[in-house]
Amino acid sequence: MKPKTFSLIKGLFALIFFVVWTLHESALAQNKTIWDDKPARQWMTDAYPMGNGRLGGMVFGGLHQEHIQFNEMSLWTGDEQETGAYQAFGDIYIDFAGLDSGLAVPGDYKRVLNLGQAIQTVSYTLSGIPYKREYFCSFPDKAMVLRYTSGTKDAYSVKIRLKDAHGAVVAASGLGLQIGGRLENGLTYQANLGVKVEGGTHIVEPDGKGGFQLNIRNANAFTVFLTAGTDYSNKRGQFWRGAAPGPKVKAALAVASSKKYEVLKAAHLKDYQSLFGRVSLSLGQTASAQQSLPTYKRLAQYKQATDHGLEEMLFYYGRYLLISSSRKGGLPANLQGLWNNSNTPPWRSDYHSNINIQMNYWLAEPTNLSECHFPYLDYINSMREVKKANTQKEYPGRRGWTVKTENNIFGGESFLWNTPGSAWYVQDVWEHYAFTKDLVYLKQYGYPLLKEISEFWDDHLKRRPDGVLVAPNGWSPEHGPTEDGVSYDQQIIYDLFTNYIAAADVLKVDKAYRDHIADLRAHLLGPKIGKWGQLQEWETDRDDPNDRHRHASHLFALHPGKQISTIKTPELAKAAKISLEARGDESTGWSMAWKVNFWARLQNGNHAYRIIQNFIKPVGGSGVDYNEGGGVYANLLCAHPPFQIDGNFGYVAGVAEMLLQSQTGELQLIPALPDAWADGYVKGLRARGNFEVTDLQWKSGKVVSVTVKSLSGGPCIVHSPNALKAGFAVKQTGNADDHVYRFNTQAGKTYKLSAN
Ligand code: FUC
Repeated sequence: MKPKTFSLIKGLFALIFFVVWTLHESALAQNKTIWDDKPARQWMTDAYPMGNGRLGGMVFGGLHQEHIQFNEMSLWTGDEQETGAYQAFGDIYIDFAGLDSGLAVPGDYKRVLNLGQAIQTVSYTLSGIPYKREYFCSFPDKAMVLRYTSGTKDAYSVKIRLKDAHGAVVAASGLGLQIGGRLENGLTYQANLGVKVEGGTHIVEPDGKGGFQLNIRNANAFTVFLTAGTDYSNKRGQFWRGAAPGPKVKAALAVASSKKYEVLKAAHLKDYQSLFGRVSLSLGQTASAQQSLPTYKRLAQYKQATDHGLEEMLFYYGRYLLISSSRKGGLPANLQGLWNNSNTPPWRSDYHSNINIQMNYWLAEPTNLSECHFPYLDYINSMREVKKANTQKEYPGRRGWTVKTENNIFGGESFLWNTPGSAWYVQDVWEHYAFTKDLVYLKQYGYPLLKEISEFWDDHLKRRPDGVLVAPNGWSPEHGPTEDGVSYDQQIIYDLFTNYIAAADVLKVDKAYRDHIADLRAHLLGPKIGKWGQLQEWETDRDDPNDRHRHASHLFALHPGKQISTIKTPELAKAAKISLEARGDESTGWSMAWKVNFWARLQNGNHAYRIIQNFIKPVGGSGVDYNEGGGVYANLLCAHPPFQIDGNFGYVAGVAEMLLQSQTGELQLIPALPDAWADGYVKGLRARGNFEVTDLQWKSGKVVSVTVKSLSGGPCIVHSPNALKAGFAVKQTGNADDHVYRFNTQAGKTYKLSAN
């Protein structure tokens, strides 16, 4: 071949590669970009959320007026007695002079939430001049940052107003604004807003309502900073109060506004991407026609047009939402994560202990966000003393503690006792160890918790004459009679005891008590199969095959428990499947998310996918539906309805379960892959045993290769009945036997198995 021809061919290949690569990259970017071609009309369905784990906002992106409703995680009414509710904090309004409210939305208007960066932008052109807004909430700088630029000088003359959700008058604070006050429970709060103006002037002036507003004139660009806080502390010994908010909120504002915008942005990106960037996935091709549409249109067309990109987007979104609402040092994500615009929100926007707070954290460890798990783990720890006191009043003489269904941040609780609630809480305590192998955590925090909740059940279980142990007076959330031996209770206690035993074994402590708990576990009333083959919800075989209740609490043992599995207890797994089929495929948002997880554990990928298709259903309005109205809004927040974030999180956990499971002690690769996801990959999921599956690739429904990084060393078992070739080559030690590959690992080393 002549050198010239050769280099031509080489060039052609390079070009083809470049085009394919660019298309691939832009398809991936599309799947991390939620966007709209118009401003948000409604808070619940259209506005896009942002947050740094404490401070969060919902962005409307209006043309003549920007509106950002904001929250701070600890602004709660209530106390140890009264449950109270999570509160709205306030609103920022920015009025753009010269733009009247009747203005048509320009054709190039775009309101974008970039999940890869946790940055929102609003951009549009007016009279040939481009305008751009860029927003984020910075965890390292503890501030909301809003940046306004344009393609011309003197572009902005605006009025900035703050509104306090509890009616406080807006004060002037230096060249900025301030709101603050005291709630009826004595909790004090404060927010400060400042600006940096380029090329114009700004003054603080009376707002005509006895307060103040900011007036910016002829600025080329400007940046707004918002900081907020309360005097909440998670320490009961300090009566749940810490430092006054004023000094820390003002200090954070001073620090943030002294920094260059690019510096703030770089720090934000570095922080956020260190978490978000750990996982990526590809579930298959999406028609390019879908990719170019605004998200709400993709959602509307999802039923008709294959859109795996939207399925990926919802996966990325859930991780974005957890990073934005749950950061170390803060409170856990509540029923609405961090975002709430009402002082009387649905279900108080609280911590529900009978599924909801737990579901919020199912994704944390498997999708490599272990740090974001801490707010929940710390919350559990912070509740110990107050819950012990509350539990004593109801169940005198019992060691340990438990909870009611509805919980606040001060230990206050309401509705019925949910006696296995605390045992369900500490499942996360164990799982954190199971995934990370953090012995220090287990010893200092995990073990004492697992032990004291085990002690509660040691004291509370009822022994029948035949020696069988039942939880007394239980209730299967949220229906049926109150009676002994309810499956929900029995299964959660089984899980608790299993985790306690494992923890005692790992730490080699309390041998006698460990054996005692093992004996109790052996006597627990176990799962039963009823007359229509179902897994019984109650000890009495009374399950109604037409019962479509959203809770499927008697399937806890299948997920998130591990008592039932297709491998170890196939008969019980079959009964669980019959129960699940009877419950139906449509329900509230969170209920469908749970069902994705159930079907994944049953290793039925196609059924899990059918639920996913029901879950990705557009829901409008702000109604409430307890039965079959679930889906997602245009902003992809999950609709119970109303908005409830557990479904967003539960969906991510479900997709992860479909691709990788480890609850049986083995890494099960694509255990529930639907036909629709025949080709794809996932990178960065975590498995129990402190393994990171850095790369898992499959083709035509079969595993092509898997790369596992061992972070703590020790034996690794990979179970892959769906491997492309029977003979996976195990590069290190080990032998291949019936698609189970066992090999020893060293901490820090990576192991690759591939189809020859
Ligand atoms: C439970 C559920 C409801 C709702 C509420 C927050 O009571 O039964 O569906 O999710 O929690």
